[in-house]
Amino acid sequence: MDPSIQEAESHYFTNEPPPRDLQATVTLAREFINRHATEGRRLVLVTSGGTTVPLETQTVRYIDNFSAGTRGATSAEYFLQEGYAVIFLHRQFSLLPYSRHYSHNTRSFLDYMKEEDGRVVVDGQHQEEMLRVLRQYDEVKRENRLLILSFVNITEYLWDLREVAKLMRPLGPRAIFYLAAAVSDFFVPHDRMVEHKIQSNEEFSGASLPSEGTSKPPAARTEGRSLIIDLEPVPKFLKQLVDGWAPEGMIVSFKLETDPAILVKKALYSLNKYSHHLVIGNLLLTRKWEVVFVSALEGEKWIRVPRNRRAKSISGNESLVGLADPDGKKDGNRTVSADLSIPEGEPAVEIESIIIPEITTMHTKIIEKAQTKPPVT
Ligand code: 9Z3
Repeated sequence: MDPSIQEAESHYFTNEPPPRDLQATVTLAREFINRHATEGRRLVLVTSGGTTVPLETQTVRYIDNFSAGTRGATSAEYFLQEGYAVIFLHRQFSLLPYSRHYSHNTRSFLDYMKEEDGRVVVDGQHQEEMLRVLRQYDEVKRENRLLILSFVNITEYLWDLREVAKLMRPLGPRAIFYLAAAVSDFFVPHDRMVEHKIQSNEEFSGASLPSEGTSKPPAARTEGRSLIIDLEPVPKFLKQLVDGWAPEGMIVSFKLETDPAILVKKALYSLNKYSHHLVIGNLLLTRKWEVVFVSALEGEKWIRVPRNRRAKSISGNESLVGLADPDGKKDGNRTVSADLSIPEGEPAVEIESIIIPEITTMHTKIIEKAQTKPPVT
């Protein structure tokens, strides 16, 4: 591996303290991975949700992003449906597989219940749907195929990712890394972070010093009544993941953009830079309706679900009605550019129900290819 990348890694992990619960995370992950490795099962690490960037060591304020963890939680369910074991590394309190159907919306979970003969039961309207979700959930629980881990900030995320990836190495090509978390590109290094709450009142603002009294200037300070924040770039970890932490696993990264004109270019750039298996490009406003797969194996391939139809059921096995083809340039589920209109509501079909089977097919090919090669020593 490039020594400058290794240096950046070593510098980052030397300077940024590990999460308090790292040991517990490692213990849980090790037991889970070993069990499924012994059983010869395929295993996917799904990352999900946003990463915060704390401004103070005793964090009152932080920078965050929009991600609710829908992509990750939904994808995890479809991987489980395909028989995979799933480590779900998610932002605390973001959406979870299965319970996502009943949380984070304007309805309280109590609205799904009613009282009957002094007992609480699910009301008639939701019986069928909840039974289907419950059966899937029970099966996964019985087979112990879902491990839920959580992070809050960017540093916790990177520490957890590194440690879990290393534990997954013995799985070789049977492992997938599905990196759907919205990872911050910028952060406040520990040695430039102020210990205490940043003060807005000038009379008290002198108290804002970096935690360990280093000579480095604090990354956040007040000037007059304004708050000035000077963030540093988060080192790019995909290279280490691909070359060092998980050299044999299938790696799927996501590229999020808002400008359709650069999405494919950025996805290709990432694929060329990191030489991993697949980049899935998506635009903020259309991410539930279309994504673009960019891979060395299959080039550029758009996946779309029909627009302007409300989902009938959030959890059922609805079949795909048809794929959108706004420009008449369709070839199966391939089209050649982003659809620029902005869809409304929720799609009729969860796009992850198409994404995941596509990935598992690619994964099978990767495993088969690896079996014909001598093992990496
Ligand atoms: C994505 O692009 C995800 O699909 C979304 C999902 C975050 C858009 P929601 O949680 O949204 O369903 O609301 N994730 C990856 C974005 C990212 O941070 N990529 C980095 C990069 O492109 C790291 S691989 O550099």
